[in-house]
Amino acid sequence: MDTSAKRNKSSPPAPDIGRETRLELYRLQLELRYCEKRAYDLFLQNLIKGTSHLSLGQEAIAAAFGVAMRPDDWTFCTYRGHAHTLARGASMEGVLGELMGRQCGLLGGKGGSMHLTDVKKGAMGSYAIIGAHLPVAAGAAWSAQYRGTEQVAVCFFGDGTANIGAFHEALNFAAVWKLPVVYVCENNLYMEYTPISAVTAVEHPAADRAAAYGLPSIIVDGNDADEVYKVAREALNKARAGGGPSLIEAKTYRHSGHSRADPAKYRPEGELEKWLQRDPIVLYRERLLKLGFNEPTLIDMEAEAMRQVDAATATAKASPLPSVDDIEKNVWADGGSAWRN
Ligand SMILES: Cc1ncc(C[n+]2csc(CCOP(=O)(O)OP(=O)(O)O)c2C)c(N)n1
Ligand SMILES: [Mg+2]
Repeated sequence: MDTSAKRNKSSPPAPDIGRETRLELYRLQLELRYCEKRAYDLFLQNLIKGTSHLSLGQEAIAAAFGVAMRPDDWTFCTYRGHAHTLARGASMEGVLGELMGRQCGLLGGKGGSMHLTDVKKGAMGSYAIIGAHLPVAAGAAWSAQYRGTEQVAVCFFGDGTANIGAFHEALNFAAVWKLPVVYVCENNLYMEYTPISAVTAVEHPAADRAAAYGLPSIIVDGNDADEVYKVAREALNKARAGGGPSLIEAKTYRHSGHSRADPAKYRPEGELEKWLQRDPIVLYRERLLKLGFNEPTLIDMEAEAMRQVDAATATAKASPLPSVDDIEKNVWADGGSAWRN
């Protein structure tokens, strides 16, 4: 965390991170990385149609929240949502199958990369309209508050989204009604092909606006899973205890282009290389070794994650495309379209 001085001093101290939790954070980051790399390979093999947005390099944020959240909490994310969906426990074959448009996909192969959803796991959808899900997450949080369930809605969005009206509307209502919602801005420095600094009046697109909603400014190193985990725990505890929303800005970087067709030529020379030095998974492995974790344990974990991705890929490839009969299933509320006539 690079601006601890700016953070809310009154929030409870984060608990120490235990060894089991650290292994869980490493395991989940590996799974997210390997699965996302596989998605890219499948795209190159022309097995994934349509566009897709990878979050290679941003895994620490999804993994840390995935580990910190309660199973009945809710995640709302963007089109860059493969990792966030997996981090809630959605199956790899469900995700890869959906990307490939197969029956075994989370949505039966009809949604694709930008609509990943797994309601049973609390993954409440991937939203392609910038900012659209921020008010929706506030609504979910309001339902939890109304029903007294102590569930928390966590809403992930990009830096560019902080310049959209819905961001301000959602933050205002969340603050006024003290809703149990955690807004997480993944500041990867770019909105599509435009550097965020070129179009934003403040240095930190989310954190510098927190004061406008009476919220503390929270900035965290989004490439450090431990730091994100600590901030996540604090914000989730605060929301569950009735303390209202949090707005967190996690600084990170996407290793690939905005979407699958983008070679990211607009990035200054050397920028990617600089961020690759801060690859969250490499950094985390080094930390675990320094803390005395045994290397063969990590190697086994890496092999197991790869084995799971291979198995999920085989299952998804073997799964058929949706049948013609499936086309109108789950499209109309009553199961049919007769009401329209
Ligand atoms: C309302 C709306 N306007 C424009 C777009 C086109 N668009 C898709 S992604 C994107 C950039 C978003 O950048 P950011 O919020 O930083 O998220 P990132 O892609 O970096 O994760 C834009 C402008 C859109 N999807 N929705
Ligand atoms: Mg961005």
